[in-house]
Amino acid sequence: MNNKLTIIKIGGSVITDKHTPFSVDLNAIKSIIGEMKPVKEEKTIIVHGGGSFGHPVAIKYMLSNGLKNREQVKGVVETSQAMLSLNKIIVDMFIQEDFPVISCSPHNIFITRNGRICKSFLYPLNYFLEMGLIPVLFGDVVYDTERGVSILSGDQIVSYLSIKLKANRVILGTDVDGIYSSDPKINPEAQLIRELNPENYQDILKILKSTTKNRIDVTGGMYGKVRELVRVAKHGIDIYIVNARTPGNISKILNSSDINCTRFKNWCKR
Ligand code: IP8
Repeated sequence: MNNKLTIIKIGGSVITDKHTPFSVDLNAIKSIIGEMKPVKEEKTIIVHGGGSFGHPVAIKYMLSNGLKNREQVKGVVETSQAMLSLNKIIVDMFIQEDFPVISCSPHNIFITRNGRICKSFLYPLNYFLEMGLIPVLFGDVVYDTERGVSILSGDQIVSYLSIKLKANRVILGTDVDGIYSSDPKINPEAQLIRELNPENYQDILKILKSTTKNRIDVTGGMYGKVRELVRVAKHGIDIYIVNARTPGNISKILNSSDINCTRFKNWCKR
């Protein structure tokens, strides 16, 4: 096994139908798992998003600003259970294909302060990786020192772990080809930005901020992703935002082939 770490995030918009609560896209998951065979024996961490499982419950109980009343405790229970059940479906499907995966619950690993990870307990995760296991984490509801709880996005987990564990590359699978000049689901003229670099980053962030009016997603949509990933890029880690719904994309990017996607390029090297 080579020692280079790959972190792959599978977005909630890929594995669930975000518009129908608790709907899982089994075909999409199956085909992504099929394409991930190259990493079966590689050092890999998988993180998945909340999609139509975690987000609607977190919104219903208004958990993104923390715990303000007793009723929200029920929301913590339901959000956590929603994410655990989505995670179980995914982990079971990986096991069916003989991947050595192990589910790791973020609420047992991370503590946040005002929504940002401030403490983590990574010993088990590190040992699992050394043993050749593939940890599978997910966006989750976690203990927050100031707010009681916070919704920790899979994107923040990816950015934290890739810096802490010195990942070699990060792949973010979404339901669009990458970052666009405007929302591609609304504007057919939207242009794919193939390269995000220190020169164009500020302008693109402004565009994303004005176009990310995503009420389904409590953790910030593409704007949130880019903000997280720039932290990673500054450590010289290769990052790709790819359309994981396009057949062949995940396997091609894992084999370092060129595809239509956004790559973070020319940030400082380690
Ligand atoms: O979909 C959010 O994770 P994300 C998880 O990666 C919850 O932002 C619980 C809504």
